[in-house]
Amino acid sequence: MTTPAVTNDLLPTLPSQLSELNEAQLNDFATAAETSIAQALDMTTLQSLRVQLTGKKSFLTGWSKQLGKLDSHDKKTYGGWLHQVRSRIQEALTSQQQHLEAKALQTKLEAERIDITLPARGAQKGHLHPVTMITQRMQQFFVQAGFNVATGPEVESDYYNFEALNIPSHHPARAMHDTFYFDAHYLLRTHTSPVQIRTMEQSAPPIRIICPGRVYRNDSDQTHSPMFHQLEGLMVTESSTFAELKGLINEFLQAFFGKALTVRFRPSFFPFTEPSAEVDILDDNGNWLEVMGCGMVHPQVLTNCGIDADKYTGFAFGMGIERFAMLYYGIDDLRLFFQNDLRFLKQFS
Ligand code: 2U9
Repeated sequence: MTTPAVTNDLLPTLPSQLSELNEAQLNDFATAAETSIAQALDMTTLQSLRVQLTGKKSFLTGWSKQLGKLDSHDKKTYGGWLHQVRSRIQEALTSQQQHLEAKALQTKLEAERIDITLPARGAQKGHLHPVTMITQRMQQFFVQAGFNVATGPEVESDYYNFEALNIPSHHPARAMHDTFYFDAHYLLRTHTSPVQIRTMEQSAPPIRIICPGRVYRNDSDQTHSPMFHQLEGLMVTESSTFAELKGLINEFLQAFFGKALTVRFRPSFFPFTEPSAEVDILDDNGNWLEVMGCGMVHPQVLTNCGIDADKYTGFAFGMGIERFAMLYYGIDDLRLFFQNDLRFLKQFS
C-alpha cells in the first residue's frame, strides 16, 4: 500500500485552525483529495484515504468541530464550505470504490471466462439392455413372417397358466415348473402360454402371434434365474402342419444366428403339444445344443379355448430369450443379465 503523495504534500501546509482557512485553500484541499482518491489502486489504499480524509482525526473533522465556536455568520459560511468539501470527498470515495469494484469484477469474470469454442464433452448415451436387443431381433423375424406381438398379465390364475394348457393339478409338470404362488388360485406365470390361451379365447383363426415377456420360476443358478424371458409363438389355421412348423423354426434359427445351421428336431413331451419336439442346433465343436421346444397344439387345448379341433390345427413353440442371448453373445452366466453391472452392460452399446 502506498499513501498518495498529493495529500501528504498538502496536509502539512494546512492550518488546523478553522478561522485561518480561506475558501481557496479548502478548494485546493478538496481537489488534492479527489486526485489522491482517483489514484488509489486498491481497496486498502482507498480505505486508508477515507480514514485520513474523513475520519475522527482528520483535518475535516477537526475543522467541523470548531464550527460551534464561530458566530452565526461565520458558522454559516464555514459550514457551507466544509459541507461542500465533505460532499466532494465522499463522492470521490464512492465513485473510486465503485470503479475498483467494477474492475475487480471484470478481472474475476475474465479469469473465470468459459471458452465456448472448446469442443463439447459429448452426451453420455445409454442403450438398450442386451435382453431387449435379442427380443427385438427375434421379433423382427416373426413380424416380417406375418406374426403379431401379443402380451398379457404376469400375475395369472391357475386356470390360464396350467388348467387350460392341459396341465391338471397333481400333474408332475406343475412341480416341474417351480411355481411362485400368491394363494390357491393366483401365481406368477411360469411361461407366456396364458397369452396364447387368452388370444384364442378372444379371436378366431387364422391366428399368428408371438408372445414375448417375463416369466417366473423358483430356480436360480448359472443357467436359471427366478425371473427370465420367454418368446413363445402360436399359429392356428385350417391347414397348419408339423412340416410348416419345422420350416418356420429352421428359417428363424438361420436368420437369428445369421448363418447356415444344422438343425435337429428330437421327439419330446409337453402336455400342451402333441406331437412335441425339442430343437437342437449343431455348434462349431460338433455338439448338439438344445435351443427351444415346439409341437402341434394339443386338440384338448384348442377345445378349451372354444376352437373346433376337427376344423383347425395349430403349432406352437417356445424359447428362453436369455438362452438365445447367451448363445448369440457367448456368455456363460445368465445372472450377468440381471446384476446391472455397467462393466458388463456397456459392452453391448
Ligand atoms: C399354447 C399351446 C402350446 C409353447 C411351447 C415349448 C414347447 C418349450 C420352453 C423353451 C425353453 C420353455 O423357456 S423354456 O424353458 N418351451 O419347450 N413351449 S411348446 O406351447 C404352447 C403354448 C401355448 C396355447
